[in-house]
Amino acid sequence: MTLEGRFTSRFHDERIAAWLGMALGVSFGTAFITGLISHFMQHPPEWLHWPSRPVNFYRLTQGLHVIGGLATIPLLLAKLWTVYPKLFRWPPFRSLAHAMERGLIFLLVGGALFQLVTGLLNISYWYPFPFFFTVAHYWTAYIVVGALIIHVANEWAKARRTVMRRPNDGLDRRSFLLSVFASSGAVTLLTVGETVSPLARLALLSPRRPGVGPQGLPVNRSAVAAGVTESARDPRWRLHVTGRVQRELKLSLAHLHAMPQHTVRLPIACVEGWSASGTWTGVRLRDVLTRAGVPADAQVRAESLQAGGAYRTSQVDPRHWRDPDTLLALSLNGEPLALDHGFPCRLIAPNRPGVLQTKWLTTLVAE
Ligand SMILES: Nc1nc2c(c(=O)[nH]1)N[C@H]1C(S)=C(S)[C@@H](COP(=O)(O)O)O[C@H]1N2
Ligand SMILES: [Mo]
Repeated sequence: MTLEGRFTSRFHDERIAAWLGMALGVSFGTAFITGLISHFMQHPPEWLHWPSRPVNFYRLTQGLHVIGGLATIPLLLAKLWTVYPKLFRWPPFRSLAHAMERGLIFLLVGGALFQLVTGLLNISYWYPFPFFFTVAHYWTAYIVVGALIIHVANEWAKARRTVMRRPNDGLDRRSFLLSVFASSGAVTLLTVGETVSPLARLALLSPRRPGVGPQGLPVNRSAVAAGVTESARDPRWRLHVTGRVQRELKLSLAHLHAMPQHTVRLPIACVEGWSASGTWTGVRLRDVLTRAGVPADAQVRAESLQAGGAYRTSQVDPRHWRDPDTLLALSLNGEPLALDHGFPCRLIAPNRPGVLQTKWLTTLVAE
């Protein structure tokens, strides 16, 4: 018996593979675009100045990215299952063209699995791999999308024919596809609560949920993990404003409290997929920067007390620091900031990834 002869299920079927392929095209396309948005919001090239509105734009795109990625897992597994007899076809290739086609499939399947597994590990805060997650996930995305485009070009005509023709072989493809889409839907339902608060109680599969954490908000990196428990509580703490300024400022916490206070409702939208809104009160960043005489086109680097770590500083471009909703927050949900949320003072700005909402601020440098 040939190897293929052993794969007997009738669901190894081209029509099912074509439908699943189309669903995967949409979900991978969405993940790719939202992933690029996330990458270029975190690492904007010099010419790119993201707007600070709509306030929840990043929250939406990153929610789509992570939840869409999770919903893709059942689709990809089902697709691999329907086509896997082909993957084991022997001899492995018949001609150079066939060898290239199979090499492409290898890149596509390997790359797609790599993206889903590393993404899943990342949102579980588990880094068992030796490389830096964001870099590997970002570059592999281009490989997958490149291979996907060639694959779609190769298969388009055949898939179209298969989908257009109504087969009458009595195979119940509809139930098979419905159960795959239902598992995808179930994954979405059990995770979407990590960003849509009313569904938080259903978010059984998410590591973080809105509403769970000090002052009703999850914590990504705690003060202990960041090594700032003493420096953040030191009464000699000052916010230092320096760089391209007309006058340097060293503001105490009392000083900041004495300035006009504003309250905004803004989310923390973590790149790891969870997001939650808080009510923040504090001083407008632009009020402090104007007082120091910072030029209107300056980039501002916000630095924390944290000694090391990738997220100890962030860049605030003029569109964000001039926004009236961008605050040096001193309180959250009606209480002074908890140590874990960035006491004595943290940055909170509209339409900005969570990684850039720097906690435990100590210095603002105008550049
Ligand atoms: N100094 C500092 N600020 C930081 C971080 C950090 O590691 N160090 N983590 C960021 C990340 S990844 C997120 S999602 C938000 C989370 O804020 P929260 O813990 O108050 O919810 O803080 C950001 N600010
Ligand atoms: Mo984050």
